[in-house]
Amino acid sequence: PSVIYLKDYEVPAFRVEQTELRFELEEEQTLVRSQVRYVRNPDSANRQHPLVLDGHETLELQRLSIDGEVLSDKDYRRSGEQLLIPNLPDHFTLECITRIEPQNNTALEGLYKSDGMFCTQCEAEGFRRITFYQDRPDVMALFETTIVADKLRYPVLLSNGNMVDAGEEDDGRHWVKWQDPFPKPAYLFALVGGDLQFIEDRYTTSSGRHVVLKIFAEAKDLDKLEYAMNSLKHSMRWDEQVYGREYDLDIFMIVAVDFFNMGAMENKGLNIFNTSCVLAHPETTVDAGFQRVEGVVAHEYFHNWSGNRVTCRDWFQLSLKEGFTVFRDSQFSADMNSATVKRIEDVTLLRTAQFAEDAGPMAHPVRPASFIEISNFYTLTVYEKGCEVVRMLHTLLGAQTFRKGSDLYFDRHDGQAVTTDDFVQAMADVSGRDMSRFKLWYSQSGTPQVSVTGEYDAQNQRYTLHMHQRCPATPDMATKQPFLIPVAVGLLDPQGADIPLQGGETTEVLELIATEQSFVFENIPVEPIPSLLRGFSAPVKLKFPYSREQLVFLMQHDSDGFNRWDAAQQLAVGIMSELIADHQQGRELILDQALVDAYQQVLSDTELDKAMVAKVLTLPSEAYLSELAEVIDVDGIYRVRRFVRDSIANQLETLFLRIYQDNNSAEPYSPDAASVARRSLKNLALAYLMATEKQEYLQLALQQYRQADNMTDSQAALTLIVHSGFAQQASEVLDDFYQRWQNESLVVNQWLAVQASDPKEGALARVQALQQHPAYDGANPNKIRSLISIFCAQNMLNFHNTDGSGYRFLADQIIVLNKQNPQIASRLLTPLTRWKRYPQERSALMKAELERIRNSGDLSRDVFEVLSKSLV
Ligand code: BAL
Ligand code: ZN
Repeated sequence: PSVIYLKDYEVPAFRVEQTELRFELEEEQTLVRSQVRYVRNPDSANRQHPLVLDGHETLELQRLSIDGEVLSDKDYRRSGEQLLIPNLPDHFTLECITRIEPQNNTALEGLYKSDGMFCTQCEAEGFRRITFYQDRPDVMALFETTIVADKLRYPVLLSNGNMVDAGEEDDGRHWVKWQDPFPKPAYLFALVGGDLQFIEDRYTTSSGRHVVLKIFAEAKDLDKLEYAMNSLKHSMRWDEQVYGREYDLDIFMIVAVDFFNMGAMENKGLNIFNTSCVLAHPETTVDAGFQRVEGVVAHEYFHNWSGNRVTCRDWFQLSLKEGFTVFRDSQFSADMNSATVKRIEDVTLLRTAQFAEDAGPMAHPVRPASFIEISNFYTLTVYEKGCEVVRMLHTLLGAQTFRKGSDLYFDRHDGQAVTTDDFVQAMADVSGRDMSRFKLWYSQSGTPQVSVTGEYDAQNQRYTLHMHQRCPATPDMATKQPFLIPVAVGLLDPQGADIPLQGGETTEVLELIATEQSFVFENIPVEPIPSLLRGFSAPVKLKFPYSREQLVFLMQHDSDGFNRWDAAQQLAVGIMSELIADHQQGRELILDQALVDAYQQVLSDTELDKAMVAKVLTLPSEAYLSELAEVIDVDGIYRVRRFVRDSIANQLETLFLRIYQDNNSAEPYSPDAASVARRSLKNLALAYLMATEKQEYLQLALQQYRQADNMTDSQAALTLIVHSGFAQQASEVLDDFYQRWQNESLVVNQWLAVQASDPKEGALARVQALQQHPAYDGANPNKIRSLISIFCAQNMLNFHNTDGSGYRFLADQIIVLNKQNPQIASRLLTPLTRWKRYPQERSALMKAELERIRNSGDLSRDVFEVLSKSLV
């Protein structure tokens, strides 16, 4: 497979004025007729250039004609994934008929079937599995789509834009015609055909446009759509209020499908969603699931402007739409719920998983410079770090100027396919700032490290922060220039109050631009304790030599909620890292009382937001501790985390019981922020109580499991019981849960995940047995993620069994999936790609499995790319 470079970008030789599509959907085949009006692109350097169309090997070409003249196979050349037609006039219409087999499309890219329903996924390069086309985002066209299908089997036929015509044929088929008035690239094309039901609502935009809102699902899921509909309406209003962006069609549709590689897709006017990101009901969905639905509905809706109206010039610019849209959805979720809790969750993901990506073989900049398979770059770096980069612009410019910048960006580039440089330029133009150093965030990979020390000069009442930045080499880039790092800082006096800084503000955003730089604060009457990187103002690893007492002090007093939580994390990480070293040296483990005392104080503080208390008292995860470790000691991390958890549980048992009882409300379920917070604290208390392994708490968990009126409480209890040492009860509740929920696919996924993450010995055998269970379907990405990904990513002890069985198992899955669904296969590879981070014995076993996959032959581009980068 060849490498594609950003530096080689060329404008397309032809532009498209109009794309007309006609689909005849049948059981054994689908016929696609496309009629495309091309014009030679005056911007293209080479006027002799042939028309280069992309087409997947699965396309069976039946007819190709130009302005009605049928082409013979001498008139064009099909080579690999391309079809080249030379000697073309400047204007012409190309008609193309292809035959495809959606029913056999297991890759779930292009047109495929999910549970008997036709649906599409065209981003990034799925359209080339439908017809021959310039399948690149800078070719934008007006689409008109006619779908013909059997009326009984497929009563609902949907595509982008507005429905303009419909009719019936004599043979039991019907047809519907859709017209999309906005030009779009092929990756935003969508089609759905199936036996679907829907709920309907209406929305009036701020300028008075009436929009019909419809959400489609299978009949059995109709009762799980209301929350998504409300989230959609909230998103539409929010985007008008915060970004001045209105919806632009007469109808907005969402369709839920069960077989889907991604979370959801922003196709113009017709979003297609993984059921896991749209269905929500108190009885079947946990709180985090409700929040995911709200966030993903918003994300896809926001793409209508950040992605659809203004799209990407090429796939290297993916973060142009994704980083910005993740930023927009994170602002939205922060406004709808607790902003601090949302920030903690986002940063936890970034620091655990994106930092690990930066430290692994696939490290790449937010705007990658090259790729073999673009599907491999739908990454945490492009999405989450890309969001952080936009957030930094927001921090540096302030909300008002940032809004001016986004207005200018949308106005300037409406209907265009542009670059991340264009986005930053709009911000530069409204602020008058030179953004050239800032742009290094887009082009340099790796996580910068910032070391900070403080120096107090009592005589002159002056406090100085000395900062030093470096960014470690990554496989794609050896040396880096210094970044522009916004470091939001506050200074606390010994009573814990913020010391007023310049202009009376209590937080100042310092701009670190050099490798070494010092920042002086005048008129500081006492030696302060600095609160650094408030709100996590930049995606960096920051170190300051805090004592444990200072961290406890910040936990109690920092006015920045995020940093209060982060101080608790730093305290726990410091203590646990020492204990891991003790464990390695065979020393007795003794928990520093400072952590227990600090937790006790947080638990006793009735003023604190309950969700915050739950976050503060959640120990750093095994994955986060792994990311921080030089060499990952799987057993040490697991044992120490258990030891710390159990010690806290035993010492604070009475307090946890009281918290549990105080928060075990009998009120009916509601997914509002306060109720979510209460449940999160209650279930955290139950988790600590269960860690004591006392019968009485098992009874409490069983009672909660039996009495819960909602999935959050029921699943929390289920997980604790299944993961406990009470084998008999674990097996009973698992059976009970399955009996009760076997017809709810998403709940069954949770049932699989609970077992896959059970750390007790023998997990692999249980996972393998579950693969044979009727509830499992090895072709459904949601099932694969629930069972296999969860086992490999969240069951560290069992996956990393020193006999190598976990690694062997994963490699076997990848070898099968490589042919069946390359995108999923490649994602599944991630845990093995980190082999260099483990001690010799494990890393050799992991590497051997990667080599075995490489030697299994016939690798997809997706798997090939990840393997070849991992085995360097
Ligand atoms: N564009 C792919 C799915 C998403 O990020 O919305
Ligand atoms: Zn997106």
